[in-house]
Amino acid sequence: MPDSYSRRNFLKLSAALAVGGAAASLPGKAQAMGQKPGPDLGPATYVKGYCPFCQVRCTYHAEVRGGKIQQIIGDKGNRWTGGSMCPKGLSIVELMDSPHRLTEPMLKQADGSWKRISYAEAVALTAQKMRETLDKHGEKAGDRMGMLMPLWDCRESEMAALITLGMAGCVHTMPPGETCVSTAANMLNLMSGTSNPTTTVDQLTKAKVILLWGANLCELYPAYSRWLPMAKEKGAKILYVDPRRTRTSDWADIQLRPKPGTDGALVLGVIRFLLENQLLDEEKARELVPELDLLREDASAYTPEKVQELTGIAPAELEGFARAIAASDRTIVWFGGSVCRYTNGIPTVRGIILLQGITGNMIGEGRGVLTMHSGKPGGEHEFVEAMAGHVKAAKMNFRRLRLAMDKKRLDILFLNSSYRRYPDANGVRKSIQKVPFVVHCGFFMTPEAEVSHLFVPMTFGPESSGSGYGNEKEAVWRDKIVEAPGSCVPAWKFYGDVGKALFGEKYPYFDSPEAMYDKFCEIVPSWKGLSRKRVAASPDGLVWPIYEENGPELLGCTFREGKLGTADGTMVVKDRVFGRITWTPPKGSPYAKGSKPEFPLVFTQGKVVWHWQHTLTNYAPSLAQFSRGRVVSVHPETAKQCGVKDGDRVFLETPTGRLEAVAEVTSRVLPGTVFTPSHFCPDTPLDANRSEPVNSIVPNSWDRISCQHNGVGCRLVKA
Ligand SMILES: Nc1nc2c(c(=O)[nH]1)N[C@H]1C(S)=C(S)[C@@H](COP(=O)(O)OP(=O)(O)OC[C@H]3O[C@@H](n4cnc5c(=O)[nH]c(N)nc54)[C@H](O)[C@@H]3O)O[C@H]1N2
Ligand SMILES: Nc1nc2c(c(=O)[nH]1)N[C@H]1C(S)=C(S)[C@@H](COP(=O)(O)OP(=O)(O)OC[C@H]3O[C@@H](n4cnc5c(=O)[nH]c(N)nc54)[C@H](O)[C@@H]3O)O[C@H]1N2
Ligand code: SF4
Ligand SMILES: [Mo]
Repeated sequence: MPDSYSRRNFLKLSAALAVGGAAASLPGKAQAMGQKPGPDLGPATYVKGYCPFCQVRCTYHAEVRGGKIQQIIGDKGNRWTGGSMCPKGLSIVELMDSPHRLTEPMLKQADGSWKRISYAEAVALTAQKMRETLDKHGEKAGDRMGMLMPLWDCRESEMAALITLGMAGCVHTMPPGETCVSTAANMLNLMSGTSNPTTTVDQLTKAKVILLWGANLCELYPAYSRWLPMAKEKGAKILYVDPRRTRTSDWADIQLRPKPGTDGALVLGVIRFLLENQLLDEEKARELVPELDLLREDASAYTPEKVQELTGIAPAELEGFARAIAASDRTIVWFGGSVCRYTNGIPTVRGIILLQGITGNMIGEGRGVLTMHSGKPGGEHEFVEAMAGHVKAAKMNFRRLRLAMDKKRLDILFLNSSYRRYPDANGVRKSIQKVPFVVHCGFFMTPEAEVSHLFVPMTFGPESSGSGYGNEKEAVWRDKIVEAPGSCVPAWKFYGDVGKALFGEKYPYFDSPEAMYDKFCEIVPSWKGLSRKRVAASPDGLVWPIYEENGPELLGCTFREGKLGTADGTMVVKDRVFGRITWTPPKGSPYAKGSKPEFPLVFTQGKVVWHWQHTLTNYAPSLAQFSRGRVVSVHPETAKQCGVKDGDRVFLETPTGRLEAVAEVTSRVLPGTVFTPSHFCPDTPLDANRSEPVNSIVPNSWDRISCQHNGVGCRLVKA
């Protein structure tokens, strides 16, 4: 059975990156491998940059010769990464040079063909369409526009877009975060008063227990995985909750593998166990959680037997896990995105945060909560309001924006992300097709470009300057590393030019990210000490906020005064809006009431180490070679029941649709559960990465915050 986690495969991966990836055009390396020497490209310069993909935001030095990046070298001075980077990050060089990259603006013609137009025409047309809507709808015009936000090349691009839309009265900008870990972020805010991680990653070496709740660190944040052995060396125990065995499992002292979507029942079981067995200092617990008795009531039904019935975790396993938590007075919980991907995510996340609260692990060294949504520094809202003025409109969520598309109440959509990130992706595509003017700022002929009217080619990060931020709330700076091809522009320029064309002198135009960054620091007090010069000089950025010009960075626990950031410094069990902590099976799951017996298996999906989300890395050949195409992992017992063998072609079917896949029979997934990677793209020229979007078979049953992608019933049928 091919095992994608084998050492051989991993070595192959590393080797391919050196050969097919970033270093392919290195003259020295090519020679060493017996190839013809490349042309002499002259002396090298080294420019600092940061990776655009995951929230670790690895910093690097780009070796530039002959106007091209020849090699990317992780910055050894980076305290978070130690200089390591992962395959996704290095693939940026291939993406920039891809023969499939589109570098000129194009306008869709009535017959569906594309006509090349100039950049000036693209700007003028966009401004004209916005002007028409403003003239026709006056004060209501802002509600007739929307934006699905991308992975911006820099923070200045995001702010330029927000300023331009803001001046048009539009606040309907959907960040990726909404479909990401918004439940965890929102609930963390409700429970503790901050939506950012409450501590920094360096604190892991001060913890006695690290509780990775769905956080598959080694595949999702590869450059951080070094913190696990570092913490273990200092005596930390690693507990991991994930139904699947992953690379992260190798570091775990204890892994619990609950049935998908049952974490809420598991955490209530743990809380009950601690209370029943007097493993808590209740008096201390009440300081942070005065409603401890309500929580006791909520947890009372979750006896070890009940927990086993719901989650599949045996009583002895539950006890070992609960006792390990009880034994630690310094625990850090790290949330993965999966806890936000079920309709019962809200009580689940709240339950886990309450567990941190009642065990005294919210405040202090080696304690706190980390999430996977990057620590967004504050100040953006202040700045955008100062520039664009206050917009009174209430922001729609994506569900309402989609409804506006369906009702033909949306005139302009800036489609800058994938639409495939949303459940019911095919339905979302149809909704987008009802919008009369769709602008896509992108790189390749993706499904998003296809549904657009106007395509504007963008620069990749290294082709322009600008600031970024990462998980530790650290601000980083990048100078321009190389020139962009053709008519590619950074998003800050496009949105700035559109704003200038629309509003003339009234528009606060910045002709560079440098100018915007400097103005930002001038008017936002929490950025006073994060001057561009100081940030650019640091190997890994500086942690926000710094109020004084040469003020120190503040690492570690956010709650410096020893008090949570909530109004009275405590955590609620019974919330006005979200109620008590209860567990119900996620909507659409085979264990939920009214489930369809024809779909008895639990569907899960997620990320793989060699891809970033749904779009760009699907175009990198060095990464494609590790893909077996759309695979669906299934446990041997389940495979037998379905009459499926390893390597068989199958249909993975949900009530919403079906995908063709290759079966991978492996005990890394639980019996009764299937798993398939989420990254594929239907239009990439690289066969191995081509498949219909995974969200085309995920139903559109949104709950209040998270947009769950997991847990629905499914079945496997031989193709
Ligand atoms: N089924 C399923 N769905 C999911 C997930 C999952 O695991 N499974 N994950 C969810 C999560 S966690 C997230 S965060 C979302 C992500 O969903 P998306 O945000 O749609 O993810 P990407 O594929 O990164 O698409 C981002 C867009 O940013 C653009 N982009 C990239 N770099 C630049 C740049 O430098 N400049 C500009 N202007 N544009 C750029 C790309 O062209 C692309 O269109 O998906 C969510 N949806
Ligand atoms: N390689 C790679 N790394 C990435 C990204 C990427 O696209 N590719 N994206 C980045 C982004 S935007 C985000 S938000 C982060 C976070 O990304 P996540 O959303 O956390 O990643 P996933 O792989 O979807 O899910 C993580 C794990 O959850 C497990 N899981 C599924 N169901 C359950 C469940 O019911 N309970 C529990 N406890 N676990 C479950 C899966 O088996 C999987 O191993 O990753 C970041 N890192
Ligand atoms: S770990 Fe994240 S930031 Fe670092 S290289 Fe990989 S994708 Fe980029
Ligand atoms: Mo995300």
